[in-house]
Amino acid sequence: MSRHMKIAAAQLGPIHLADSREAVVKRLIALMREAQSQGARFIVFPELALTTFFPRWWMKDQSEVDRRFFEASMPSPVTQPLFDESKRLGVGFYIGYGELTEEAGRMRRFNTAILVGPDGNVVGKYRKVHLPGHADHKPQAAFQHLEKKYFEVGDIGFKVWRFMDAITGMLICNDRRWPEAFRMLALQGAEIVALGFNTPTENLHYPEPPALRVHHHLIMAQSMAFQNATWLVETAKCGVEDGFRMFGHSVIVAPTGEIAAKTTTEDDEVICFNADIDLAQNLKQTMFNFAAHRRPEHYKLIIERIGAEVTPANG
Ligand code: ING
Repeated sequence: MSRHMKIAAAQLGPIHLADSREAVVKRLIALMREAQSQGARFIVFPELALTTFFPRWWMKDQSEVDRRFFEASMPSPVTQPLFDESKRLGVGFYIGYGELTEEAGRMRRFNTAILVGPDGNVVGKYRKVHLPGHADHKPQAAFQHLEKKYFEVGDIGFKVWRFMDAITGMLICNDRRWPEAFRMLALQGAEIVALGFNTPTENLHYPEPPALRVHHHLIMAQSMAFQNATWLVETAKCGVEDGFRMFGHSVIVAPTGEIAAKTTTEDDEVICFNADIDLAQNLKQTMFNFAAHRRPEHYKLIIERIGAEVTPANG
């Protein structure tokens, strides 16, 4: 009898600068109830799910940034009702947020996600490793993408947890563009990967057809799930936030690489799928049997070299 788990992507529509955390928590609770009413036991919320995608704004007052966009604890008084609801409903969830913490006497800020069990307790934490964008102010640009300014590179690395009867790992947004991140989780036995994202529809650097960005998002999700034989839930915060559009297309992808469910709006929306966690067993034992087929002795460059360098074998 194979293990099944009904998993949900709980997509958020826009959160505007003027929206309060209290209002957002009410939306998150409504999405959690909707997902649970459809039978979901594990719910994946987006990246930075409590606030607008603030890295689009250049802000110089760090104390204001900390107050408006970071959480000094999770749960915090304003988010406690969401944790209480998860316990009341007996559902687990992934949620992304701006983490403010004091470690070794200094303030540190991360783009963070946590796994919360059906008892409302935090099981695991991940701090985003691949921070896109820039740290400098680009006043000529239509918008900023200041993740390198507001967050430190995650220092926890890529881990998995035994979570609700499935080996579960976490990633955040830009991580999905780097195959090494997924492989790190798959090498630890990941069966489900949860990933929240906030992806602007417009390209900051050059004109790019919006449909092409969605195409990239969809092929990456399908290839990463397949090449690592894992279930993958990717959940968007999307829609037009204060005039700046981000795309939706939240997806639940099977280890076969097939899209099992996809959202069709850029608003608050729940999609669910009754995942057969053991569906990947054949793949993990044959085509993607890492132990039988991988040859790390030939992969050294992947660890040793950061940027590409032209080093042809014939000089
Ligand atoms: N957002 C985007 C993402 O990786 C981005 C940033 C978009 C980078 C497109 C490069 C190209 O989906 C976040 N938050 O990482």
